[in-house]
Amino acid sequence: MERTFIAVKPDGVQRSITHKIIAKFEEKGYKLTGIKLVNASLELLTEHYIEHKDKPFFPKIVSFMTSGPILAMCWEGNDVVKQGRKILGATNPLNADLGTIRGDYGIDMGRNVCHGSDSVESAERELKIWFSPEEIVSYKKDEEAWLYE
Ligand code: IDP
Repeated sequence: MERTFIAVKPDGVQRSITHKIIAKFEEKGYKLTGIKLVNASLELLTEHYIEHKDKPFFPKIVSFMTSGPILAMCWEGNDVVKQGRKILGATNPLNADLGTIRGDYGIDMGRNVCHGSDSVESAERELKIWFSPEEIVSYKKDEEAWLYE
């Protein structure tokens, strides 16, 4: 089964909409296998956003992402990486379709509520940064028989 790293950023936690993001993934049929609130360190965020390290907006994202707790999650299911990105919507909330998290709850690019891995490889890399192996739980849900052929 595929896994992805989904996070509710500090704006989503402060605005009390973490349950909206969880609900979207649960309602779709995906399985929550890891969840915790994290006050992320500068080191952790630098590793997470390493591909943006030399971009002009890097100091701004890091400062925002350390401004409050982040809800870090691991979700599992078929095609969850690509579908997860669809559920979150375009990076800039002004371009995100209504019905997506960013389209429904965001306005500014730098306050776009959530993060989702952009490939299976990124997901595995990010999950290793945010979770220790024992924090990701393996279990079976009976509803899987009703979700998958
Ligand atoms: P993603 O979160 O949709 O994967 P990335 O391009 O990886 O988008 O960018 C990481 C985060 O950095 C975005 O979610 C957004 O909050 C912020 N960001 C990206 N590009 C810009 C920009 O040009 N100005 C300000 N913030 C940006």
